[in-house]
Amino acid sequence: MSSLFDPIKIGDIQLANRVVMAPLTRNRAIDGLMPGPMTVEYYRQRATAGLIITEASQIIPMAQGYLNTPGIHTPEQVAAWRKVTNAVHAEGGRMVIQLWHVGRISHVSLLPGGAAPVSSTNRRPNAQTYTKDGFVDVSIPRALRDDELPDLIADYRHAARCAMDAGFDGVEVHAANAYLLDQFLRDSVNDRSGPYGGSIANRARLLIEVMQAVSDEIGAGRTAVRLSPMTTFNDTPLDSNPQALYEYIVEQLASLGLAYLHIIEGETCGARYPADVTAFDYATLHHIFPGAWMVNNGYERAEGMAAIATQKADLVAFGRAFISNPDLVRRLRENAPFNMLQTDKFYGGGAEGYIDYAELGSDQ
Ligand code: 8OZ
Repeated sequence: MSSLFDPIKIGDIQLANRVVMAPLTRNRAIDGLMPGPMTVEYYRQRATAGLIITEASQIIPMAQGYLNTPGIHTPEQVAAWRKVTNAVHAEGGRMVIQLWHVGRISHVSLLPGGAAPVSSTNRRPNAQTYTKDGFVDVSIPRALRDDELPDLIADYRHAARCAMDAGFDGVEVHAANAYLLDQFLRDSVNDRSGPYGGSIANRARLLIEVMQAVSDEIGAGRTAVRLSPMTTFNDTPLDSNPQALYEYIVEQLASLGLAYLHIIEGETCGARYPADVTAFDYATLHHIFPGAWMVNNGYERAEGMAAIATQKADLVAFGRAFISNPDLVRRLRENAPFNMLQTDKFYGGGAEGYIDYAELGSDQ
């Protein structure tokens, strides 16, 4: 029987344990939208995770949707991330970067030349984002033309190449939480006609083409994906048939040979099994997918241990617990108490609530 603390090989990446640091937006990128010295220290402190997934990082300037999130597309950003991966590797850790395009969850003030956000649709959600002026309503998006999509796919490919140049062990494509790729997947958002709208196969096409391109560029064994079939995050209703949509997607992804699939169960930042919505059968997706299966959403120690022991999952991603406990793996192993989480320090700010959480046995 496997445990959270047993090693595992996922695709081409060998991990020391199955405790994963989930991607966490912290809005502390320095000028040039790249990780600074504090961010190097933040990830170094958490390197005993079996795998670190970075905070979501934009693949191009148009992919940004919040203030001070990092990118992975310029030589300066690659050099800055290189310092992070060197620090994590020196501690024996493994690390992938999450490739992000926010689509319509953005604001003109964050985009080059004040451009409108781009999406599968011209319709604006009733969502907000964080800019230099605080929380604001997201701007009205412009629907991408089909003839713009090859360049978009090339942008994912380029960012994946940058990630390899920066020393990452792989990439996780962010196709969850109602950002751009999810905006193509769901019929509650995607109102297109043509090859990227309408049927499930058409709505899934962009994601599948992105996954194929990234896999071709860096190897499928270093490529992964994050999905969230049942979240209404960012004011985005569920698809009319999430079970059929996501089964189709996972069937298509199954043949690529990806390192892992990361699934957010239930409502992002909310209930894992909400009582008021029809149950979703995650187990069927898991059975279809041949790579490692990573679960996420508020797992506590006992649940995480049980998920591995019962083979419900191969990996468990912890978010908030990793913010306040850099030595989370040790605390889980020893069943030690967690530090108090400073929720007001999640987004933006300095060292406080970022790199000053104590390790077990230190006198901070
Ligand atoms: C919280 C705040 C800003 C961004 C996601 C990247 O939901 C995010 C995110 C979460 O995936």
